[in-house]
Amino acid sequence: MLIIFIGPPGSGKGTQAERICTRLDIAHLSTGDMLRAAIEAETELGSQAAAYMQRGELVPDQLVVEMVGESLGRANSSSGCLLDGFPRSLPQAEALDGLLQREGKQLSQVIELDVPDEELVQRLLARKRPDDTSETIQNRLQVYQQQTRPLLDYYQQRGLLESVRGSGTMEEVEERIQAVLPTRD
Ligand code: B4P
Repeated sequence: MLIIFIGPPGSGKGTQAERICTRLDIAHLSTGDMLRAAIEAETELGSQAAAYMQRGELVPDQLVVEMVGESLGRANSSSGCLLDGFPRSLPQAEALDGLLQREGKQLSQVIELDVPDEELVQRLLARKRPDDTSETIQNRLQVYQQQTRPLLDYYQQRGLLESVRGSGTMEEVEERIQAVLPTRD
């Protein structure tokens, strides 16, 4: 099983991914977490990614695709994998298609978490992460509209997209996701 979560910043991708991965016993691959770990560990990738994240921009596709390519083979060899926050641009989605084709794997489903902007801003300001300042949040919302939202059409055309309302309690959102998940092969 290979699932993608797409949604604007603060839509609950990370929050729900943890719950769903525990429930389904599949691997959780979060590019945001991986990039933050690289910054923390002061690696070359971390030093390249930090400034982009601080500004609320996407980290360059080439860096992210390389990072995911290395992890996906390992994670995907178990019972399945949930990609949380990847792909985030059309070039990333095309690169993922190439990676999967090479491994003879297919996407099971793409789940969009849909939350109104006002609520996103409130959630992110409450979280107080270094990239959660008012200015950065506005930039991240804009980047989502321009670079990530087009992916919804990309996957809709392939019949893979399910949209889930991401407002309400974490339990309510989890139940909505549960209701649209594919049954295991
Ligand atoms: P991410 O780490 O993916 O973070 P996010 O989009 O801000 O958050 P997410 O949607 O996971 O929200 P969460 O569950 O935490 O990305 C951070 C940055 O990394 C990006 O801006 C970019 O620079 C870089 N990056 C990552 N992937 C990349 C890629 N593929 N390409 C290029 N760059 C990339 O929830 C947010 C808050 O809401 C939490 O405090 C949570 O407790 C709360 N919350 C969640 N659900 C709630 C609910 N139902 N009700 C109330 N609050 C809720």
